[in-house]
Amino acid sequence: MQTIADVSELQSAVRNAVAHVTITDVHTHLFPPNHGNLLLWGVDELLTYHYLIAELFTQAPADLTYDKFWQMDKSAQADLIWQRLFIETAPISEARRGVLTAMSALGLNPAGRDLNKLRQWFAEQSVDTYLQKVFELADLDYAVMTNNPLVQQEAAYWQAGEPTPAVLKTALRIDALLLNFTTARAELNRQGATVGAKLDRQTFAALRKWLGDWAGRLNPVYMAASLGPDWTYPANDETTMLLDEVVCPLSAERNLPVALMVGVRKAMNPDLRDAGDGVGRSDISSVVRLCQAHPKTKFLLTTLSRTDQHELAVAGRKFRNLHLFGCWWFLNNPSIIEEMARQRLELLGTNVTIQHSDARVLDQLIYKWSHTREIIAKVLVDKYTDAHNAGWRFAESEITRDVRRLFGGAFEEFLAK
Ligand code: HDL
Ligand code: ZN
Repeated sequence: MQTIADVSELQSAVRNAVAHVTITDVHTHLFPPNHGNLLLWGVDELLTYHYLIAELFTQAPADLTYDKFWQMDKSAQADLIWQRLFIETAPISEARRGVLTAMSALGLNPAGRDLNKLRQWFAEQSVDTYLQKVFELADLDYAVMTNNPLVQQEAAYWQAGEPTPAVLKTALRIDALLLNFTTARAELNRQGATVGAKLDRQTFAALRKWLGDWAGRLNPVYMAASLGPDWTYPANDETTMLLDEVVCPLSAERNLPVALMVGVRKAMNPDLRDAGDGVGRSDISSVVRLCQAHPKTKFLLTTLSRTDQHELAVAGRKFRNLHLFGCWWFLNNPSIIEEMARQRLELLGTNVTIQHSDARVLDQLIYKWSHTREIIAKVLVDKYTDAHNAGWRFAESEITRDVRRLFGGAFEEFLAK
């Protein structure tokens, strides 16, 4: 096999592999275009991304009350955010820079500072064509959505059985079931699940049937839930009972992994709505006990606090049914992506899914991935150079192989095993 002897040639091969790898985006909030206004796209949606709404209120004058903002239409909200966060103050936060990257990658001119001109271009796009264009620009094979069967609007689209573009795959989102069973009961019964008030054998069976029916309808890549920083397992609570009696048995029966995203402190500031969630440290020992208790369930895990990451990466070394993914949400920033990538490569090699976008707005795929490619290329150049200097020699095909593992290959291997 032809290997690379020269270190600068090796480094170019690594950069090239990252620049050209086709990525699998394992967690997003995108929807099929035929799901109406659920799919968000275009410059006004980019500007009113909840990350930017939070940033607006970190600097808005007192007379901009939350109510006043929420009563504005989307375009007025976008105008305000453009003025405050781009014109009046430097667009250097990650979420702001992202808007600029996306506009430039689309061949538009954000430096022209003309929001209406940008809007005009988007008004000429058709969503189906634009979806494909964004996936090509970001170079993704597919993105996994977040599909919540307990949201009536979403459920209705899936019950209608409309086709979904091949670039979008489903995930069965079950926070509402795991965290608010009592509230979920009304919708469960409306859907014919006939679920009692008590979490007993009969209810567990009805819930396994309901969840199994949705898994049959959606054919999800995994089941998913976000959990708070105070989540512990096992605990004397409904979440533990539902994990033990419904979710994990169904997961093992169908070889359907469970993705857990832990550490979101919901509604830290409720006035900010989606933008109001915060972060708290997670209990990684609970992740460990869950993996021990359910060896036949495969867990995809990401946590929200930077302080958890080393402990989580060590746990990732201990369990064959645990696969780590992404730099989630408040971790999806260059400084932390770099730190986490280094730490995970040093502890897990290529057995990790190095990033996911969490995109809520279609166009975000462009920037979230181009920013990530830049950072991961830098980290991998160092790691391959270190191995080269330690005496190993790599073939270009091996570098391509490994880079793909980090950007979806290891994820698909984990799903298949
Ligand atoms: O629960 C989740 O999937 C989170 O990603 C939330 O949707 C969060 O609001 C978000 O968009 N983070 O990026
Ligand atoms: Zn998400």
